[in-house]
Amino acid sequence: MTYPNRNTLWAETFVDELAAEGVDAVCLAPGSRSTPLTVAFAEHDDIEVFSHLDERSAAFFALGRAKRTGKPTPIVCTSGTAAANFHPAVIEADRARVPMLVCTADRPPELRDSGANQTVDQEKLYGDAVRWYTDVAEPEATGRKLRYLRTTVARALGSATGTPPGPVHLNFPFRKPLEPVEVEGDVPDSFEADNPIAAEGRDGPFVTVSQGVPELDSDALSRLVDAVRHAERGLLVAGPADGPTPERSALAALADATGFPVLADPLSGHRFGHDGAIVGGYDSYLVPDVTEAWPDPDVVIRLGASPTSKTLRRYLERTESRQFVVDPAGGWREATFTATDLLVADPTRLARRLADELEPQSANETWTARFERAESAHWSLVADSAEHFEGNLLAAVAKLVPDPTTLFVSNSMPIRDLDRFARPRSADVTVLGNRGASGIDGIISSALGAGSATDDPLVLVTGDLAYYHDMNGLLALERCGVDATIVEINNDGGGIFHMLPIESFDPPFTDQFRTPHGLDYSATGDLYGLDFERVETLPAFRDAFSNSLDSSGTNVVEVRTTAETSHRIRETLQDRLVAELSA
Ligand SMILES: Cc1ncc(C[n+]2csc(CCOP(=O)(O)OP(=O)(O)O)c2C)c(N)n1
Ligand SMILES: [Mg+2]
Repeated sequence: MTYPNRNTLWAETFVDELAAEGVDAVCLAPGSRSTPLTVAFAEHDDIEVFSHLDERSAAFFALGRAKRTGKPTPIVCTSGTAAANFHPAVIEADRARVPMLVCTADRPPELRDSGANQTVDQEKLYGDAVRWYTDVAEPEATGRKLRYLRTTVARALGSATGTPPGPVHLNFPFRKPLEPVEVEGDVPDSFEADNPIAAEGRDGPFVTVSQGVPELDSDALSRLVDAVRHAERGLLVAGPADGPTPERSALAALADATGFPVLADPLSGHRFGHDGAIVGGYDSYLVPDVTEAWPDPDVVIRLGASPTSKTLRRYLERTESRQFVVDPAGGWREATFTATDLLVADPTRLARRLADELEPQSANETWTARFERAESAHWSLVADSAEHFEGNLLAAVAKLVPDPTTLFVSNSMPIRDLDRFARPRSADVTVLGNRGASGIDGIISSALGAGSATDDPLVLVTGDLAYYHDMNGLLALERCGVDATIVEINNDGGGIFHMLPIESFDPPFTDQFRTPHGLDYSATGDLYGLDFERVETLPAFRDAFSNSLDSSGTNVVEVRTTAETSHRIRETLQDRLVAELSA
């Protein structure tokens, strides 16, 4: 093979090495300085290109894809503010521990800070949000430089998928010409023959990175086994994890071995997909009026990030118990500071080892019966409620989605309503959300990115402000070939703010917090080529939602709701439940 110039050689080698290490897709956004990378990606046979017009959406699309696959999809942009538009998704990838490979193009060193056009300081642009940053060397046709480049790919992917996974930023300086034009003598014709391994790479990765798994030593494991063995009442709490952590079979084995109830966050990967009993209604009933009559658990094992449910977090804060937080990266994701032990260990390995060490314990029936009774009362109330309110929409979505489904749920009320109203099912529903930094930006793109990586039907439930925030992202439906059912809950503004004390300070509540906009989103139907339907009642929603699941293409089902009424119904249902349980 011959290369017209060093930039072409450099970019093709980079992309070739990514493909050799298993990268099979990329998100590109247009621009000039990144031309060598863009051309190399676009021309590679084994890499699927998702082309985006706007960098913010591109980055969120890659984020959503990685949430679904566990593998990074590189993102490429030109220099300047383009790179800054990746930042929100980089932050979410950092906080939610999602692998991401950010490739920004830049001027060579002498043109930085010299008044050159579209040139900003891109070095360490994302600060501590990345696992690794490097200013890549300038392209050059030497064997050692290309071995360095291939090694850099291995290091970058290794860091992005390490413990914890997260974003990696490679900043690429390129000098003109950026296009694949012939530059006499830039890459000698004999280059490949003289440097076969550097030019062609190895059979497979240039450097194989093997990730170790953190494990407890036997003393620490014995202390844990001891605590669990002597516990009369225990709980397993599975927090948000973007995929079942630990694996479902490992958590099921641990639940069997301990007899502890499993409280599963909707984002834990455990609310759905289990045959055994899963506790899912805790957000409604683990309140002081109910639990003051309950004895405290003596042991709690917490997996994943901090639970979405404030009720559950407060309950764990109130209880006098030994609380083990399992975090393979040794991070701290427990902001009530009531945990007593941090276990730096891989959750799946730990769950299996612990289950193996324990002789099967019969469950403490008085303890589990409390949860069974509360669950049954909660789910009966939810099933009997025929009211048109936001909680019932999420209850219906969770019940009606086919097996399997990938379900992306927006902040703010949709994820909370899913937490409270989605009854556990054995169906394989993969629930994803952006709860690392809980932004309402990039929701549509993240969902479509997840959808691009699976054959599952894709369902997105979003609020109206989150829909507005990432309307650009809808373009990926057509450009990236993704179909979805989008449920847009339109309560004309940020319904969540009704839950806060600011509700009673109006002004400025309505204009500055709830921010009603009165926008008619049906115009997005024509603009983005999707079917847009508006419904106003619960039965009409169920019909429209089911029809959309049965049809191809993308449907937006907009459901009109009143945030205030929805809050009052949530409260009424909870009051009835608490009255029943504390009677
Ligand atoms: C990027 C970003 N800006 C602002 C916020 C603060 N915020 C949290 S929820 C919310 C309102 C969301 O409204 P909507 O999507 O309609 O959902 P609803 O509250 O009505 O359920 C806002 C502005 C945020 N989380 N992220
Ligand atoms: Mg809203």
